[in-house]
Amino acid sequence: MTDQGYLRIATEEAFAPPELITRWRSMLADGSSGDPGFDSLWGFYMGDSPRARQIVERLEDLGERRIADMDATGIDRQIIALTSPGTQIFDAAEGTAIAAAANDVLADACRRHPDRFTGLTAIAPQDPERAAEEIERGVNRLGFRGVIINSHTRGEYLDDKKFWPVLEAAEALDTPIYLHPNTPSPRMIEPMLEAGLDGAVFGFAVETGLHLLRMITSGVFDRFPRLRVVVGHLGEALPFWSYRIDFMHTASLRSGRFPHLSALELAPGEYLRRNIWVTTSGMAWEPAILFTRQVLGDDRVLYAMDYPYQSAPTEVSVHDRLPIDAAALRALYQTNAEKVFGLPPSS
Ligand code: 1DF
Ligand code: MN
Repeated sequence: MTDQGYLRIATEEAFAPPELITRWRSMLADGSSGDPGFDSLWGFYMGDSPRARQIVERLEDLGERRIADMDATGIDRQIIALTSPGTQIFDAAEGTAIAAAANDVLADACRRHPDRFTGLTAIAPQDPERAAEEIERGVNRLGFRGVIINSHTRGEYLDDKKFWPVLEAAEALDTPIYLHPNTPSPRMIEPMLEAGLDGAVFGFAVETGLHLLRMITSGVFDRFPRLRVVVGHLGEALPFWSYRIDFMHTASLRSGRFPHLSALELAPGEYLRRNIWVTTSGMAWEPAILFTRQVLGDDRVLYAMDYPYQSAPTEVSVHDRLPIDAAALRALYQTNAEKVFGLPPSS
């Protein structure tokens, strides 16, 4: 236990094996990604700006540099996942192989630093059956505590029945899916690219919030009622929209405007409070954190930093100084994460 009375567990932290960075570089060079969002985002991070260099260097490190950064910002444990878009721009065979290799690298680092690192399982949803097997390997053999999926997979969303084996495996193994941002899908990105809004500034949240909302309104959580999903950035705006979504969703069903929409067992906002946990990644902002805790409940909001994309002691202080009592602060930083990811509780 550190002196502030709680452990700081950061829950949306990223890494990338050098082999993946090299492969992404070759895709950018030959223009074969088929994804304008990937080209925009990773075109920047593969460049030679100071930010790009220091991000890539830190993504690749799963040892002393990462731990030194954690010590410098007061982070006790990172929950680490393959950075976005991970395997999700490759064909099924290559994506599946890269996921397995990345998982082996991460599992090895977690074994070397069991008191500092916890891993999430990377998968390639492009091959849903193999992805389900990798989830099982992650949980049962590699010691991972959840699954990372970076929003759309080559323009497709998890409510598509083809991906149900993935959701079924996560539910059956009782392991959460971290639905992390990706750049908007090719069908959605064009007006954002024009305006330079396709990345973390806005496009990520539009894409990922839409993805989660599609899962809710298509009935994924009626089919998989015990499926648990974690989303970053305080819920990718959905908590703020929740009242209006519930109101308008009910009205659209009543009017029969969309014949392919079917009734749900609950209102959309009730799934937010039953199946979804959110993290504070990139949102070190008191009013937004307090609002989200009020809407979803104190037990559903978890701390995240988003290392190495965001790594500032001042943002940790914002969380430390929230006007909530000591038990609530400990829940935000430590015990909610221990429960959601099934970590062995610390004292
Ligand atoms: C950025 C932000 C990149 C986040 C990320 O992964 C990421 C960024 C490529 O600022 O470019 O995960 N984020 O979650 O906010
Ligand atoms: Mn992130």
